[in-house]
Amino acid sequence: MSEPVQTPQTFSTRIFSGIQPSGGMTLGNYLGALKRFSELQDRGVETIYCVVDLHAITVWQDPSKLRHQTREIAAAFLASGIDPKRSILFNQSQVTVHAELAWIFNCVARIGWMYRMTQFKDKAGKNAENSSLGLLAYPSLMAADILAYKATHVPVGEDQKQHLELTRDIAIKFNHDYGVNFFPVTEPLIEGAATRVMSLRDGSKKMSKSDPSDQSRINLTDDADTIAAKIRKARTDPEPLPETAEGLATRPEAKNLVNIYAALSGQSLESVVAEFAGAQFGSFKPRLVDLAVEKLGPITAEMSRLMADPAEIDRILGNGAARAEAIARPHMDEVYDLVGMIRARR
Ligand code: AQP
Repeated sequence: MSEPVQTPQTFSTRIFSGIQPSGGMTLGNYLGALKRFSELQDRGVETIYCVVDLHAITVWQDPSKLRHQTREIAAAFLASGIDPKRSILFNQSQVTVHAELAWIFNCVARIGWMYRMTQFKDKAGKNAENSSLGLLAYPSLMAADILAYKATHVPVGEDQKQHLELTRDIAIKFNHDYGVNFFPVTEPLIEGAATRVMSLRDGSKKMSKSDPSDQSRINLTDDADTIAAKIRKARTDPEPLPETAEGLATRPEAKNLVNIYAALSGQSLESVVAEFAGAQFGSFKPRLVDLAVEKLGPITAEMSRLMADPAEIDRILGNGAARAEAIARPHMDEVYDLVGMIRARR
C-alpha cells in the first residue's frame, strides 16, 4: 500500500437523503424525513433527494407496483414542498454511479459490519440465509448514495442512524486504505420531535410502509375517514395522559400518539403533555385526528393531482438524474483512478 498522502480538502455543505419505493409513504416517513427535507431545502442548503429503487429490490418488489410506488414517492416529495428547481430529485437507478461505487465499497467494507446491522436482523428474521445478498449489502449501497455526492450531512430518522455510522466507517476506511482525504465523514442530522414514529398497533415497532398490517400505519394516501378510524383504533392504555413527559416513559403507545401530535403541531413533547395533562384518550384522539387531517389533507390532495400525470413525474426525475450524474460522475472517475483501474479513452 502506498504512503498515506493527506491532501487538505474542505467539503462544502451538501445534504443527501433517500426513501425506498417499497410501499406507499407513511406518516413516519413524512415526519421523520419528508417534512425535514423541505425545511432544509428552504434554508438554502444544497439538497439532493433520491427515490432509492435499487434499495427497494433488496426484498421482492412486483415490477409494475415498483414503478407506481417510485412515482408515488416522487409525488410525495413534491407535495411536501420539494421544488425540483431548488433541490435535485431523481430515482437512484438512473444514475449508475450508485451501483458502481457500491461495488467498490463492497470490497472496502467487512462482512461482519453488515451482519451487525439491526435492520438486516429485523428484515432477514430467522431465515437470514435465505435473504438476498443485496439485503446484507444494503448499507454499502447507502454509503455509495451519500458519498457519490460527497454529501456532508444526511437527515434521517433515528432508525437509520446505525447505517449512517457504517457510511462513516466506509469513508474512513477508504480514505485510509488509499491514503487520501477523498470522502467526507458524513454527519447525521437527527433533530426535532417524532424522529421515530411507532406502529399504531405496537409501540415497540417503528411505523413502516412494509408492515403487513395497514392498521399499523397512516399512509399519505389515506383519506380523512381512514385516518380517523386508524387513530380511533390505535392501541393505548387505560390511564389518562400524565402530568409530565417523564410519565410517558413506560407507556410506548401513549408516548407515540403524543409525539405524533407534537411533531404535527410543531410543539415540544413537554408542551403537548402540559396541554393535555389528565385528559383521557377519548378526548385526546379526536384532537389528534383533526390535526392529522388538517396537516396531511393538502399533501394527499396534491399527491393525487401529481399522480394524474405520470409523464410529468418521469420528466422531473429524468432532469434530476442528469443533474445528479453531473456531480457524481467526476467523483466516480477519481475513485476508479485512486483504486487503480485503467480508464482508456474510447
Ligand atoms: N417510523 C419512522 N419514524 C421516523 N422516520 C422514519 N423513516 C422511516 N420510518 C420512520 C425515515 O424515512 C426515511 C426513508 O426510509 P426508507 O424508506 O428508506 O426506509 P425505512 O427507514 O426502512 O422506511 P420504512 O417505511 O420502514 O420502509 P420499509 O418498510 O420498506 O423498510 C428515512 O430517513 C427513515 O429514517
